[in-house]
Amino acid sequence: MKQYDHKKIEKKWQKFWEKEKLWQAKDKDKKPKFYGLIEFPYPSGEGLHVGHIRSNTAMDIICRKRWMEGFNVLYPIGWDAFGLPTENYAIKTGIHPIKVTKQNTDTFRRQLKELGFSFDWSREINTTDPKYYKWTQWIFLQLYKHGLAYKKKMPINWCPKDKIGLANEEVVDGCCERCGTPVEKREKEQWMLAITKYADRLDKDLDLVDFLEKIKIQQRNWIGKSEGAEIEFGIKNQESKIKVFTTRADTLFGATYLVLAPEHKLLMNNELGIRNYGEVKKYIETAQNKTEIERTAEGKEKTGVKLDGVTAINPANNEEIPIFVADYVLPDYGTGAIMAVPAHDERDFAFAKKYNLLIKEVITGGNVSETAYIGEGKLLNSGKFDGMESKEAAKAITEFVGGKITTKFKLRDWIFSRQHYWGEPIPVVFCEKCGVVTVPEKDLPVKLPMVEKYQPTDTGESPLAAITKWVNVKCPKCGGPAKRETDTMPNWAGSSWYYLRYIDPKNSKEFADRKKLDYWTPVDWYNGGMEHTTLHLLYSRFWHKFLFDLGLVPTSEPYKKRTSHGLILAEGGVKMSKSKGNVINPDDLVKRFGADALRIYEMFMGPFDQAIAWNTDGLVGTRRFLEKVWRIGQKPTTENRQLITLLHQTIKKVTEDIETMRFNTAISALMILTNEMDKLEKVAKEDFEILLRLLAPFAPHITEELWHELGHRDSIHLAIWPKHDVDKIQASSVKIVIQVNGKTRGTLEIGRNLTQTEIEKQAADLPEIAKWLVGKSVKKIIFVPTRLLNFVVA
Ligand code: ANZ
Ligand code: ZN
Repeated sequence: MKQYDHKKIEKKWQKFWEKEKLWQAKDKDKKPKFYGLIEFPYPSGEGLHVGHIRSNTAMDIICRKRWMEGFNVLYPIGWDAFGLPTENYAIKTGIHPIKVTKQNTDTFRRQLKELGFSFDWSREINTTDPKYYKWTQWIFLQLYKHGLAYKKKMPINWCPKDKIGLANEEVVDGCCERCGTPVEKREKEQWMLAITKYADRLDKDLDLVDFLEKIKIQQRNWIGKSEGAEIEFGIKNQESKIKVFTTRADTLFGATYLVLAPEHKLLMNNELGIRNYGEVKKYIETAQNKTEIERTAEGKEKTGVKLDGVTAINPANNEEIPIFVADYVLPDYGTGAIMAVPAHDERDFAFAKKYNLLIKEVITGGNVSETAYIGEGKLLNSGKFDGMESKEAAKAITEFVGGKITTKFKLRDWIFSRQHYWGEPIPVVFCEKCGVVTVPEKDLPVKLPMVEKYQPTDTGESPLAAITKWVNVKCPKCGGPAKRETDTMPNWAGSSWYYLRYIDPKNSKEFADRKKLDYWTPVDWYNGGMEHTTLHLLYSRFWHKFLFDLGLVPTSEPYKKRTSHGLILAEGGVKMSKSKGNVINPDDLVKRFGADALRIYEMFMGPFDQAIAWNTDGLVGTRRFLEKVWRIGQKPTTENRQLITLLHQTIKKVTEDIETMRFNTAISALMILTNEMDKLEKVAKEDFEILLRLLAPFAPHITEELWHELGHRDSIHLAIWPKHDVDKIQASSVKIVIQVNGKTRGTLEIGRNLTQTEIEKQAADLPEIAKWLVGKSVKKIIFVPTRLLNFVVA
């Protein structure tokens, strides 16, 4: 018997597919299109992670099934290669990031090819390729021209020991990731993208797409749309007013004090004449060094300082109420000031308890002497609004005090500057005469210059600032002396539009040809990690909507459907990490068990959307399964089809499970069918071919080999996906219990569609039944279809 030599088989078919260009998507085709996408990997030095394989295999199965269903499929791959790990590695070793990236992408490419993914390699892209980032820069220029990119002083993370600016990702628990020193905030001019202008549409248009519900919830929470009112409070004996944002205007009569964020502009120069301004100022300074989480976390002890000599007036009842500064109010949400309603807000309640402030119940339903009642209800202690329901009262009270109904968003504008080397240069120069001048489109890309050192500078500027030859340029407008922007773009830039570039990766005139975009967009199915369902997904939806508004892409949303996979954890359920030494190297597994076994293992290890711990022993089982399939392939064939019912049940199950990403149960079904075939001495060729076609997307190499052994010339991956026949799913024959006078005397296996008369006849002919009927007359026959036949005789 021929051995299952996975090494030989896998190499052979990978070569064949490449030679036949089997996975090249056609830009024009009569077939329906299917665009399947996975998040393109960051080519790190560690090589491919088993987590990549989980996501890639899942989409590979879906895409291969689509090919078999007759679609023109696009399943592309590329490299999201700008970013810090590469830069840090370059700093440590002195090897240029370009070289590091090349090494790493070579490794990743080899590994992905060895796993037999059906990627269209002819469309491979790399975000660090100037031909690619030319268009990233071009999109930035369009954003700038449309007022969506602007400069603003923003605090950056500063490590005082390393003297460098850190990206948020490099700050771990408030400390520098490299040296552990607590990070300070430093004000710096930064490029910002006005994503908040799209906040409402980014929220609303989630209704148009088929994303997993939990992903929609994450997006909505991140955008943080909140409907409420702005209400002004007067200050006793002063002109100034304090505007608050509240989602509960119905509780206005219960507002017993106001709170300003420490950064509130009314506190800057003591224009209110606060008597204890020294104390207030000190409080402001300490607050500024706390992180947002430290300031707002529930259960954290609330702190604050009362402003002496200043009193606000509640516009609902004209009562005089105190004003505090406290850091649980954030400067950049709402108006940076709140009306505090301790009876109905938990944080206000805790604060009021601590500082002994009035707690006034205005909504019925709770017991506010013990805890805040945050629900809605009927009003009380609210003058003429007593008895009204919350919803209605919120409107009426807002109107009564001349407030304004408004919508606020938690989403902030996107900080788009990084003071790092390994990113896309921002294509802008600063001219002494003309100010900010964009680099003319014909001069794109602004290429990253070669440098010797990649460390950010002492001043927190990008290392590019030190390359005077690159920095000093002529102003494109007036020809006078000018300096280049030395900040680079964040890692999120290149990934915000990469799925568009796959559609036309070599175009040098446009980011992609419009006709091709019309054909391929939107992406039909996008799978990726849960960790990217906030930022990356939101950023790319934002860029896409912007391009849509410019008329450059045909759809308002980039992705029709978005799903997510669960993380793969190390054995024992802990995170896989280099430092713990528990990272699984796929190369060893491919060598030992084969790519097919590894793919199946990763799809079989547990429900796709759930985190699951690695267990290399499991691979032994999946390998055994494939050995069994192999063995069946070596058996003699027969014309006699014996497994019709199970076969059609399996077709149905596998077909449906792939669509719902229940890969593990699809594989179980295939295993059951395989076991049944394994028991038979001879298997019908037709039946085995169906098993192979169902298994092909999961284990593309072994199935291709066995398919060809059956005499086929064309790839199994272009064979037609099997369809189940509903009629054949029910078992074709049934066993009927035959009784005489209620006593079981025998059984009869019959065709499901036999009539009662025929069954009666066959049953009466059975020797073990006939002997009870001899000489008796049948008085009655009780028949329960598919179950029982009872002769009542006398
Ligand atoms: C009075 C009130 C009474 C509130 C009550 C809530 C319950 P969301 O839904 O998240 O938008 N708030 C407003 N601006 C704030 C800021 N800059 N920092 C911290 N808190 C702020 O929450 C809106 C509510 O959060 C607002 O409604 C306000 O407190 C508070 F029984 O106003 B509320
Ligand atoms: Zn100029």
